[in-house]
Amino acid sequence: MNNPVTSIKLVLLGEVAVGKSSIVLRFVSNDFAENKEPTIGAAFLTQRVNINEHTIKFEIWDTAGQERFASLAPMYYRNAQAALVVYDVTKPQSFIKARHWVKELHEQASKDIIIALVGNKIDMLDEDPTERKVAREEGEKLAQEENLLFFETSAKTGANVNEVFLKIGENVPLKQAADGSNNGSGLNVRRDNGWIWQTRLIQPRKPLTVAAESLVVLITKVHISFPERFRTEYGGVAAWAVNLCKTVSWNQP
Ligand SMILES: Nc1nc2c(ncn2[C@@H]2O[C@H](COP(=O)(O)OP(=O)(O)O)[C@@H](O)[C@H]2O)c(=O)[nH]1
Ligand SMILES: [Mg+2]
Repeated sequence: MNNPVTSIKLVLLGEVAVGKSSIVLRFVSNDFAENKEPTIGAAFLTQRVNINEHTIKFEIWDTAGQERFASLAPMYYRNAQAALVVYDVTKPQSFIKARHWVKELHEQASKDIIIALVGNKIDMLDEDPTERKVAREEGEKLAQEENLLFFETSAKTGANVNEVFLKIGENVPLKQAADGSNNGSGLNVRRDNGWIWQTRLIQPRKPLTVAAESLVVLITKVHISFPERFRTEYGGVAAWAVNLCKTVSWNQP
């Protein structure tokens, strides 16, 4: 059986030498190069992963961090559905730069864009914990304030790298599935900054509507902060709601 395929255009942004290209290399080839040649302009790579019987094809634009290329960035993030904003946990300046990228994305990119904030090079802390110059809490705080996914990674050891992409894959709506197997019906859970999750209709049965509507009422009326990927199963349908969702809509099948 062929899985439905969803393409996700993803862009990497961040100061030069934080490890953007290395994160991509780890994700795409499970490899690492100690002295990587800097990226000139931008590089394009693709990688497929399977998530819940769905194939996600990541179309990755890896940009160069040098200032002289920064003016080209809008070309890459303009139609992106996802962005990784990367900093180096040993370089405070790179965290400041990451803040700027987040701000720019919120102002200029698609409002549905899913942004992951990524603090890279955590392997350097294993050798010497005093190397850490950006506290994990600082990253978490920014992520919380700006509605970002947050990870600390090492492209060198591979720690958490796949997780970043899997999480993005899980969070991008599946509505643009290429083969039409997802027709846009289902439960949409939305945050202020855009679509976070859309359930896939597994079996259109009556109880589905009931379950979904109760969930909608619960979320919109009560404004509960749900545990991440809070999950209910009812009538053969799985619905996921995401932490602190604000608006929920229901597309009738
Ligand atoms: N220790 C360590 N070094 C890394 C890591 N990621 C990248 N590097 C190194 O940092 C330098 C810059 O990496 P690169 O991927 O070119 O950064 P980019 O300019 O953001 O694309 C290279 O020498 C990499 O080998 C990491 O997770 N840990
Ligand atoms: Mg690079």
